[in-house]
This record gives sequence, C-alpha cells and structure tokens, in this order.
Amino acid sequence: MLEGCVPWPESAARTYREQGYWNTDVLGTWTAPAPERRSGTALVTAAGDMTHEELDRAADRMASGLLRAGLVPGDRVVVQLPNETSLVVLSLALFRTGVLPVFALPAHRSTEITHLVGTSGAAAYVCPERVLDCDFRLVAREVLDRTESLRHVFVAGDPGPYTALSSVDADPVALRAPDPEDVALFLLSGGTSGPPKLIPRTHADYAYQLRETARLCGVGPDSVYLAALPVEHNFALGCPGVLGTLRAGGTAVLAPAPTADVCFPLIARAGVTITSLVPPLVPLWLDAAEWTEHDLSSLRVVQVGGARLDPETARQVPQALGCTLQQVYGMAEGLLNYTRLDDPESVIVHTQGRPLSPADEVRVVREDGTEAGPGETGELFTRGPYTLRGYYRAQERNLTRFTEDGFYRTGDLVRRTVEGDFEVVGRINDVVNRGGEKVPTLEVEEHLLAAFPLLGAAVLALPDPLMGERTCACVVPKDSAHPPTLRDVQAVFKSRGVAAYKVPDQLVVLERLPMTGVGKVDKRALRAHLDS
Ligand code: J2J
Repeated sequence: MLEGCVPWPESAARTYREQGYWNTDVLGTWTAPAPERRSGTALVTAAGDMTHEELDRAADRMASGLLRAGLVPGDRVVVQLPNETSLVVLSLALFRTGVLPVFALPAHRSTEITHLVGTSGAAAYVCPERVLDCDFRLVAREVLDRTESLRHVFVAGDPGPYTALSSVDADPVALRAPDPEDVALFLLSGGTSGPPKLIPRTHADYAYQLRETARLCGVGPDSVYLAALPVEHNFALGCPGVLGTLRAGGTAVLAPAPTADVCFPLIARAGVTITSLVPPLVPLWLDAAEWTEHDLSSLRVVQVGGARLDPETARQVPQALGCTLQQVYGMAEGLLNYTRLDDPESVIVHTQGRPLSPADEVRVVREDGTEAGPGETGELFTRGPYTLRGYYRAQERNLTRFTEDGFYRTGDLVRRTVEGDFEVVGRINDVVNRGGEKVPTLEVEEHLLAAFPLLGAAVLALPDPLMGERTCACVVPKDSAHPPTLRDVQAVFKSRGVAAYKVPDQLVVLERLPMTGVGKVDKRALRAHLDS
C-alpha cells in the first residue's frame, strides 16, 4: 500500500478476500459493460449525453494523455470540478492509470486547496476556469506560490497561463492495471475538528461499497441516478452515486445545482429513478413538488443523509415525491448505514439505518469505555472491509482517532434500537454540521484570531430551523470600543480564500469567554450563556 497509509492487518485482509468482500475489481474499468449496454446512455449533462462506449473511449484517451503529460502511477492530483462530463471522464482516467485523485469540494478556495496540495504532495491541480465570482486560475496562482509539489495545473475551459484539460488527450496506449488492494482515491474527512484529513480508499474497498450499495438500492442497467450534490463527495460519488450507477450499467445525470428548478426538469427529461439530498434541500423540494409541472413519476428512491433529517419532514417525502425515502448515515471514512427500501415506515422516518455490510463491526461505547445497551447513547466505533485504518500521513492523529485494535472512533453519538438501527443524536467532536456541510470549529477560530485583534474566539453550533445547525462565533475584542461586525468577518474570510460555507452565520461579541479548570474554553457554559 502507498507509503503514508495504514494497511489492514493481513488476517483481516485475508478474511475480506476469502469471504468475497474484496476481489480483483479495479475502479473505472467496468465502463466497458456488456455489449448490449455499450450503446446505452452513461451520462446526461447540460452539455449533452454520452453513451457507455463514448465514455469508455474518452476515459482511455484521457488516461493516455495523463501519462504522456508525465504523471506516473502513485502521483496525487487534486481534483475540483463542477458536476460536468469532464469530472467523470477524468476520474475514470485517473483510476485506470493508478494516478490518485484527491477529491476537493467545489466550495473550497485557495486556503483549502493549498492545504490539500501541501498534505498530499500533489503533482497536479485540476480546476474549472471560473464558477460564479471565483476565477480558479487565480486560486491556482496562490496555491502555486504557497506549495512546492505542483508540476501541472489543468483547467476545464480557458486555461489562461496553464494547460487546457481538453488537451490531455492521446491515442490509447496499453495501461498497466493498478493493484486492486492499493489506494485508488482520497476523500476528505468531514467529521473531525481541524482542517480536512485525507482518507485513502482502495480499489477493492471502494468497489465493494459500490457493488453492495447498488444491490441494496436495487440499482441496475435501467437505473438513472441524479447527482444533485457535488460528485466529489462520497454520497454522490459512491453510495451508489455516479460510480455505482455506471458500474451497474445505468445512467448518471449530472446537475449543476441541487435546487428543484434545476433538478426537476432533469428528472423529467432523463427519467431519473434515484437521487440523494442533504436535509436542508428536502423541504425546498417538497414545496416545489406541490406546484411543479414536471413529471417526477419516474422517481423510485430519494436518499437523504449527511445530517439529521427531522422525522416530520421525513414522513412527508414518500407522498410528496411519490417514492421511497432512504435515510443514509455515512462517512467518507467508510461505514455506511442505510434504511432498507422495505423497512417499516417507523424505521425509515425515525432512524438513520443500519450497516451496509455483514462484515461491518460496530460498537456503541459509553464515556467510561464500556459497551452501551440498546437505547443508550454512546460513541460509535467501527471497522470493516471498507473503513479506513488510518488517515494519510497522519501518524500522530491516528493514535487518537483509532483504537489499538483498529476501530475508527467516529466522534458521533448514537443510540441503537433493539432491531439494530442507529439514531444519530450528536457529536463529541467540535464540528458544526451545517445541513451536511461540516464546518471545523478549530479552523474557523484560527481564522478569526489571525484576522482580527482578539483576546479570544470560540465557535459553536446553534440549532437552526433550516440547516439543523448554524455556526456561531463568539469573540472577545482587544478593543471593546471597536468590535468586528459580521460583515467584517464575511469580508475577511472571503479575502483569505476560505470556503463560503465556513463563514460564521452569527457573531456574538463578549467581554470574556468562560474557561474550564484546565484553561480551555468551556463551550458548554458558553452555550448555556447564549441560551439564557
Ligand atoms: C446525522 N448525521 C449524519 C445522518 C452523516 C453518505 C451520506 C453522508 C455522508 C457524509 C457520506 C448523517 N444523520 N444521516 O459520506 O457517503 C454526519 C456524521 C458523520 C459525518 C460524516 C455518505 N450522515 N452524518 O456526511 O464524511 O457526523 O459524510 O460522522 O461528510 O456526517 O461526514 P462526511
């Protein structure tokens, strides 16, 4: 396995092989489907449609182009593209060559990309020309100035001083297939408090996730998956997402935005059967469905996950959208929990489901380290055939995030019903879950302290009717006569090149922060103070 990664112990790996969880599947090679499917539609996008055969050929050409550009297997490439054809072609091409994508989110800006290039030692960065008011060629300039490993910047669109992604193209050459048990891609952690950590996922582990999820969701050649969320995120990438659907011979539809006005016409035009959403989108879709002229009758399954869905909204989904709701409690680190399509309504509405695989080991652990019983709250620990054993190049961090016997400490507080279904009740780590987008509080505090003359800063989650949680920043200015305003904070975060979703939603100016006995900010007391 790639240096800097933590392999599964050989005994576990042997079991996963012997029991068929891991096989010789290599990501990206299954777009050469059965002959009768080759003319079937693989991708539907604003720019046009593509058959499986065309996608297969485009991926082969780009794979050869990447090698010709000088990339070699094992190199890392930070990939940040909108939901467009080029993102899928590039991903398949990278998988086929053994060059490793590090999937950044579309909302990331120079601060985050610099961090990702720095930690991964990436040889290339792939970005769009521009999205809304952001010129990504300027982001690339900043990243190049602040990092040392980048040899290439590929731009989808007008490349400016860099290389056009469309020029990464060559007549197909024979490719050496990657080792199925080596790393295929890196995802980003959402659930921990600092800047995102890199999650290595192997061909074998991710391919298993794709196969098993497609089976559980009934996804096959006739399925049409709508990627409303960014494809770089595990949910839309592989649960079953775009990759699981393509692998099954189905069709993936790429939406440029997750709003009903963009997605409903696509559902009607492409006959979408399954899609996935984060909770804040659900009420908006339900409202829009009441008035829409678009035919949504092809929808069979709507998956909702990333943050807690409230039961009242959950209850309305089947009738309003004419389909089954599936709650998904997942994490890029691995473990996926799903409600099953034939579960009773009470399970689908009130729980976040149960593990995907019979080989997923889950423990609910009380604060004192003992095992919690049914209905009791504890932290979820897990290990299994598609759950990482360590973050990339994070030896020290791994000591605290994993138990000695390899369980990943999720930081999630959960309860398990007698039937074995999870309810997510909170987190022990300091992360604001802003409707599925994870805001690391530590990182926001660091930006505040660096940008303003402050004696202290503490960021916490407050309940929010639409987002579930919103980000509240409490600051103590050095000069109490001139405290920063929320507008100042917004402007500074933007100028520092920080993703917009990390900008605090609310700013509270205080004279002092409550402290614990050991000199840490007492967030519990702070929360109580804000509530009062
Ligand atoms: C409450 N909290 C949830 C849920 C995730 C599918 C779906 C989601 C993700 C994801 C994903 C939740 N209810 N239904 O990767 O493949 C919170 C938990 C978890 C963290 C992981 C997928 N579903 N969460 O959200 O890596 O706190 O993955 O540990 O971004 O989101 O975040 P992330």
